[in-house]
Parts: sequence; C-alpha cells; structure tokens
Amino acid sequence: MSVQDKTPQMSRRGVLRAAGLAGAAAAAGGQALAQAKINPAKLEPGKPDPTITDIQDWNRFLGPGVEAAPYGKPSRFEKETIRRNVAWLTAGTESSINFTPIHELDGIITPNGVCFERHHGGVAEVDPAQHRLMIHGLVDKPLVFTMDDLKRFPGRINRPYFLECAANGGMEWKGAQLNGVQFTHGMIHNVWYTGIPLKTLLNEAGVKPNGKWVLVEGADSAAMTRSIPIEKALDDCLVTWAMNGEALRAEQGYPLRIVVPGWEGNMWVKWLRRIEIGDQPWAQREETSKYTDLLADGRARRHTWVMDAKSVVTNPSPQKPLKHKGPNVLSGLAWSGRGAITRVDVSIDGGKNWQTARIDGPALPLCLTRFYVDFDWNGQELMVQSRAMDSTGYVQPTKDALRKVRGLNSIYHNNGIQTWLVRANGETENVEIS
Ligand SMILES: Nc1nc2c(c(=O)[nH]1)N[C@H]1C(S)=C(S)[C@@H](COP(=O)(O)O)O[C@H]1N2
Ligand SMILES: [Mo]
Repeated sequence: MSVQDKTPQMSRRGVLRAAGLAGAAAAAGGQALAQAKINPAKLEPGKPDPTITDIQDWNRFLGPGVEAAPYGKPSRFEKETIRRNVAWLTAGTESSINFTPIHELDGIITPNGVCFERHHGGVAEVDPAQHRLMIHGLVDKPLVFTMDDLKRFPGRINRPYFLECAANGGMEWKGAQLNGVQFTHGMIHNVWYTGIPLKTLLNEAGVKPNGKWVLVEGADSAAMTRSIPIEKALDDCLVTWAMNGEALRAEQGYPLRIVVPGWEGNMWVKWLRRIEIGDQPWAQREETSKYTDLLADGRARRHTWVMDAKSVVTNPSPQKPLKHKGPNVLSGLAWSGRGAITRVDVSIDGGKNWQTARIDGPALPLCLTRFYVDFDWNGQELMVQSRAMDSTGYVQPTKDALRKVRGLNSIYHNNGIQTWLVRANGETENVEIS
C-alpha cells in the first residue's frame, strides 16, 4: 500500500483519537443498540471497529458516472437474488420452470427480473410491430388489433395481482421434498399490470347471446390455449402489455398477455394473439390431461380454476436460516384467489399455539399480502407454520386435511400448511408434521 493510500485512514483515526471520540462513539452506539436488544458484537468500547475507522474505497474514490448503466441492475452484492430451477424436474429448459427467490424479497411486489418463468415451448421473441390480437367466433364484429391500437384504446387501468402456477407445491403433495421456500412456493409472482379490461374489447366486438366461453391462444411455439368462462372474462380479466410500469418482459409474454386474476397461472396465456368466443369449453390439453386432479376413486376434478388461500413463512426458511439469538423478524406471504387476506396466524410449535401476525402494507384482493412476527429466539428448536384466512372466511388447511379430501394422486392446488424445522444452530429444514 502506498503512503498516499494510507493517509486518509491514518488521518481519520488520528482525528477520532485526538478528540477522544472513538471510545465515546462506540459506547454511544453500544448503548443505543443495547436498548434495541440487538447484540452490539463489534462495538466493544476501546476496540476500534475497522468497518467504521478504515476508509473504504467507495468512500475515497469517485464512482461511475450516470452513463454507466442506461438500464440499472441490482447491486453486485445481491447476486443471490436470482431465479433458480431444479434441473431434474424437466428434461430440458424449453418446457420447464424456474422459481421466484421469495426468500430474498420483501414487501409484496415482485421485481420484473426475478418473476418465475413457466414456458412450454421456450420464450417467444415476438416483434410487437408484427403482432396482432384477433377477436372472432360468436361475435357481431370480428376485430384485429395492433399493439398501437390497444395502447390508444379508451379505458386503460392498472391492477396488482398474484399469478400462481397450479403446480406450486406439487412436488410436496406426498411429503416434504425440496429444501427451500423458493422451490416449495416460488411458482408465484405479484406485479402491477397495465391494460384494457377484456370486457371492454369484447363489448367492442359484441358477444352473441350464445357466446359462453372464451378461448385464449398464445403466439409461442407451444401455442398455449385455454378456455375461460364468459362470466370471468367479463368480470376482471385484463389484456395487458405492461408489468410494474414497463413493457412486459419477454419471459412474461411480451408484448401482450391475458391476466386472469386469482385463477391458476396456466390460464394467463402469454404472447396473446387470439381470442375466440364459443358456446362450450374447448377441452384443450391444458384443461384435460393437465391441470386436472385425479381423485382416489379414479374420477378427476376439472375446471379447478381458483387458487385457494395459502401462506408461507419466507424467513426463516431453509435458504434463510436463523443467524442470531434474541430479536428476530419472521416474515412471510399470504394470498387468496377468492378475495383479500384478512388474517394470518403463525405458530412456532408446530401448530399447537398460534399468534396473529402483523400484516404490513395493503391487503388487496387477489394480491400478495406481507406479514411479520417480531419475536425473540433463545436458541430453542422451532416448528414454524403459518395459516391464512381470507375474506370468504376460508382457513388454509393442513396437508393432511387436504389429502383426506383429495387423495394421494394430486399435483396441482396444494395449499396446505408448510412446516419449517429450525434447529438449535439455526439451520432450517423442510419437514412435514400434519
Ligand atoms: N403462451 C403461453 N402462455 C403460458 C404458458 C406457456 O407456456 N405459453 N405457460 C403457462 C403457465 S403453466 C403458467 S404457470 C404461467 C407462468 O407465467 P410466468 O412465466 O409469467 O411465470 O404462464 C402460462 N401461460
Ligand atoms: Mo403453470
């Protein structure tokens, strides 16, 4: 190290010492932190803390200018906040899934770059100038829209909604399997959408009286296609081109996607190119052999569109073990496809005792809701659970209660209560107790 490099460090230490401030500052800091009950580990009086007394490079040198990142990225120290996949789940990455890092996020909005992806034929790279939305079938006036047409259509609105794949937690149906909340619950994202109510476009086309079903089709190589009942289409579905204030990401269906609030993610067709009105459902692959639930007696539940109330503790969880005794903040997410979350209870003893969590931020219908429990950890083993309640009075069931009704064959629609075992050393594991 050159003398030049060393000078600022020396001089700051020198000044602190000369003024007798180093110990005082540490003592004052120690006191404030002691009041907050957080262990003042590094602030023992008389022992200087180099993270305070040393001058760091970022404090000494000019940083990059405003032109360095025309489109900004997260801090390079946040490299763990990434989507991850589970390689053995699928044969390749084109028809596959990755998972939102919900253990690294807070609040209720999922940043665009980490929204989980589920594609059946890879990401379509659609040129918006070449993209059209067609509306045809049982309508008075078939219509074709360009992206420009849609963006100048009157009646644009903004809404935040969660999207959950019906297979979220599917691997956990028969027992605890994947060790991380990202993998057990990360087939979910929650963003603000901008678009036109589907109802507005259907009114423009004029749905005939026998028009009872809506087919939505994607422009990707999988041409994902689903049937939606007309009641839902006219209620709250949106034709969207923006998420969290900017254009949809290619992974989320750029330039156009249908939003089907509260209903299973598979129906939210991406790269939306065609809407057909018919008088009955089409019985597409995704609503027959997939996204149906085989019961114990051999019959299958179908048209199980709504996502029931669910919650999970995101911290602590296997990827985010407890690190400190004393005060800790337990945090999690709750959601319901039937309405708003009204209450979340948390247990640390495997469901014997429950306490009501603190919901912070808005608890909007069909939207992720954030909850917290501020608690003291003395190093005892914990069995952490959460259970959500929604505005219909529904209470999230245990996995056992679900299996009693649905049998063992199911994959989709697992909204059972999750258990995390926190060991005495803080390590946290996916377990099942009920
Ligand atoms: N066109 C098209 N739309 C699609 C899919 C697809 O493969 N192609 N996958 C569906 C499934 S199964 C889910 S869960 C959601 C995933 O949305 P996301 O990629 O934004 O997370 O999109 C749905 N829409
Ligand atoms: Mo899905």
